[in-house]
Amino acid sequence: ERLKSGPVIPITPPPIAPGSQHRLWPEIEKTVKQQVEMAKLGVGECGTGWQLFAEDGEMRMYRREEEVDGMVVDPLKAVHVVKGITGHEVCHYFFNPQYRYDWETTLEQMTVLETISEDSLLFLQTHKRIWPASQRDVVFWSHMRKLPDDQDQDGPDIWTVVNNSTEDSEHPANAGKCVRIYLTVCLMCQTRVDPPKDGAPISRDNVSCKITYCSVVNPGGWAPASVLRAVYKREYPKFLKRFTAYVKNQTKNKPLMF
Ligand code: 16C
Repeated sequence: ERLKSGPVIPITPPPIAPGSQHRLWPEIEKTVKQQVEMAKLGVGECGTGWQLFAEDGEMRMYRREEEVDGMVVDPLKAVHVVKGITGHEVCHYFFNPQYRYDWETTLEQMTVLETISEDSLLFLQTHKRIWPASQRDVVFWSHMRKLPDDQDQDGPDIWTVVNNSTEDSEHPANAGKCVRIYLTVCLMCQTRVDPPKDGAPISRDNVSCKITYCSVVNPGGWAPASVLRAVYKREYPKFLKRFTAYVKNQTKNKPLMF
């Protein structure tokens, strides 16, 4: 029984301020728009230099070889089509921190530093060390959003998650054993629905998701180019296959989420 003189502890948490009032909001708005426009461009339209480096079923992965100050920063663009899941579902499992340890195999530790808004979080992550380089960490905001499809007004919405590096005064770069990496990642998902001819309700057999995943990672400090390229050639296909299989498995007995 509560002491009569004790404090009254509110059971409802304080409301989260709307994202639009946050210091990061202008950058989030600008970056999300830019990244989605870039993601919509096919590999043929984004300029030359995209090389296919991995292919498996419907999945294709392209990279452009780029270096900044001798460091490999190769941009990546991957496309995949996965049956039985929606764009909202893919983004839900990519964005929400409670699932991340299930699918993110390079992760060592993840901390949510701040809830910016319901659909925007600030993360600190440390990743597994790749010998002989130093271990890496990263601070980034992550934002999930639904966008109307301007190509098809009646079609399902596009869902996206954009992750972008930022600073956090309480977690300065390169202060401990980790070297800070800098990333910009855009996951963009378009749902396709092929309704049953007989007017039956739409089931998982009638939907598929076109996924576009674009990423640029600056390793932030020395790492041998050959090791780095070998690591991402192995890790990106592993990530996209494992993550999409995870979403299929998580959703198979759940109602569709559009
Ligand atoms: O987008 C993905 N994940 C999101 C949620 O975690 C988020 C984070 C991305 C971090 C990507 C960088 C991780 C690099 C860590 C080092 C790799 C360790 C490998 C350990 C092997 C034992 O956006 C999915 C991300 C999929 C990650 C693919 C790996 C990309 C490697 C890029 C090169 C990094 C430079 C490392 C320098 C030593």
